[in-house]
Amino acid sequence: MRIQEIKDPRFLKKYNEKELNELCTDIRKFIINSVSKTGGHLASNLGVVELTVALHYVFTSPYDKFIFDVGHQSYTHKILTGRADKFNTLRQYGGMSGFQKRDESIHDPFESGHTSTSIAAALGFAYVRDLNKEKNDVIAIIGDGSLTGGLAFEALNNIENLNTKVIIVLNDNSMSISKNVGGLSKFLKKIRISNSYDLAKKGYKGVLIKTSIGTKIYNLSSKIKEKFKRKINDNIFTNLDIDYIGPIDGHNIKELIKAFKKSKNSKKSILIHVVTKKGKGYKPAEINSSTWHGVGNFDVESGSLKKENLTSLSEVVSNTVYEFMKKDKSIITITPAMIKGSKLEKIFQDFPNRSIDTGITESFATTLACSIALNKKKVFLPIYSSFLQRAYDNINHDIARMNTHVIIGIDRAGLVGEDGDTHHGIFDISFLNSIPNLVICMGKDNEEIRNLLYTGFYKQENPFCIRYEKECIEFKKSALKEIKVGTWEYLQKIKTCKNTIISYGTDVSKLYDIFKNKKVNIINARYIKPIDKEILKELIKTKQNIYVYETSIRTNSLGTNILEYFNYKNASNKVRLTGIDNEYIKHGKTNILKQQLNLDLEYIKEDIINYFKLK
Ligand SMILES: Cc1ncc(C[n+]2csc(CCOP(=O)(O)OP(=O)(O)O)c2C)c(N)n1
Repeated sequence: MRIQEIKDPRFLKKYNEKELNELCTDIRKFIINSVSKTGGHLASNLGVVELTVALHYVFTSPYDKFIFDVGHQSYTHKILTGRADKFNTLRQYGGMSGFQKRDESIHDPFESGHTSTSIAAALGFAYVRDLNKEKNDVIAIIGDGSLTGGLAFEALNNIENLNTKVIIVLNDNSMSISKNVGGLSKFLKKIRISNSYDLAKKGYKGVLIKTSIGTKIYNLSSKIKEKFKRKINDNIFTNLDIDYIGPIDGHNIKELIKAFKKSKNSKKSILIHVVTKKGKGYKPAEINSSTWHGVGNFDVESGSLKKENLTSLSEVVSNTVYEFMKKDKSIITITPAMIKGSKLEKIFQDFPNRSIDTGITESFATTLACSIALNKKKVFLPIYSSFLQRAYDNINHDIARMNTHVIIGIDRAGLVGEDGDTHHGIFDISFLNSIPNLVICMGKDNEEIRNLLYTGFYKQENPFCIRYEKECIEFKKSALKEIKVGTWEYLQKIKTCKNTIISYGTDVSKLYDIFKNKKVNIINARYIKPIDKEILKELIKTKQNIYVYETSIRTNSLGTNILEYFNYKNASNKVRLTGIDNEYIKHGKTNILKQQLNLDLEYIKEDIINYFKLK
């Protein structure tokens, strides 16, 4: 059967083992070729091909509910549920999402993009199923990385409490994006090792029992194994009243089907521990699954990825913190599982005693950062804007309230493109703006980002949030100087001019390039909070018309901070705000999204010209 002809997963129930394996080979080829053209999550998807085929063989979607944690590994599920023909539009504007989406298919009962929600979601479906006296199964498919998130632990704890049955498929490839961390990860490793020992021992048995000394050795090792097995069966899951099967070879269809059938017949909640290889079937991704976790387009033959000549802003920030850490032993860097994305490799390599990967734990990492800072350390805590949503209370209740010296790097601030609504960093200003003690800033270029970091680390002691977009620039080491907290700067100031543009981040540099030498003032509001009241007083006094350009949610933005101040001062300035209405923005290339939102600079240029009547 051609992959594109698949309309419904039920066809594979008639397949024998050989046909199922052939189907897996075809699906792998299809995923590699498609992702090479569109970009997407590769390594995670290649690891779960057999697992997903076996699930659809044993269970019946949409009657049974398949909930993929994060959803970044749901490509085989998408193919089997009739979406192969949409893969040429993967992650593109108007095209198929990279995650499960309810409006895409009846086979996607729940949506995510952030980790660790699948077991909680499965519990909700199972609870209502029981109330309605229905019989379908609910299956959460969760990776060992996502299981490190507190939300997943809370859900495990509630399985007994809700007294319902869910099936959890633990996809253990020992990787998050980078190597997985923590006690749970160590425990899973022990189980994996015991299993390989088990297999190896089967081979040795025949040799050993041929002699009496061999038989003694065999019996002794057998006892050790039994003891270990008992320990495994008395594990974190079984102690939470969840049955455990495993570890299962995640690339062996026959074994998978057997285990899934067992879980289907079980009356109790059950976790099936499946061991897979991330990147399976594509050598470059098997060798370096971290790099191939999420990729742009690539050449299948050579496995070469497109190289960027410029430096990402994440790297500008991490390079600068690296310089500080080299001289200053009081700095600790903490990341919730994003060493790679936040470009922290060098910091982790050279300062292993002062860098911590806490797993996917934004909320834990934030409180940990707070308490470390209370002990006379400076903490650098880079977190993607959208994932920071998980840490709102810890920022408010811990870091800000106790006013600790944590420098929060808000990475991927603004629209991020192809990952879509779950990943756009458009809410952070809005939700941080109301928190006392917090400074929120954004640099216009390499030099200013470095100076803001310098200020955050060395010229103040409050919680300091520095935002940076998913952009690339040229990195240069520059001399460091303080930028006084709450001060803005004029990039262009024209005498007697009554029109002023205000913006921040790399956007303000772009606006400067457009309006350089035109009759308009340009202000770089590098501190979004606190605002520069001296400059604002001057704008009131000179009755400036004001245009504020922002690409985040407009509610509780820099623009509304300015309006609030003007209102307080009874100012009558004409002010136009831009920004995003209170809505979720879908996936697609950032430039296309900005065009759709009337936030692209071509449109903004015309809008500013008309607003200020510059023609
Ligand atoms: C709350 C949150 N933090 C961070 C991420 C970024 N992220 C996406 S997938 C992933 C790793 C997931 O590892 P695992 O669950 O083991 O799945 P695998 O990719 O290894 O199959 C991370 C950290 C996220 N999506 N959500």
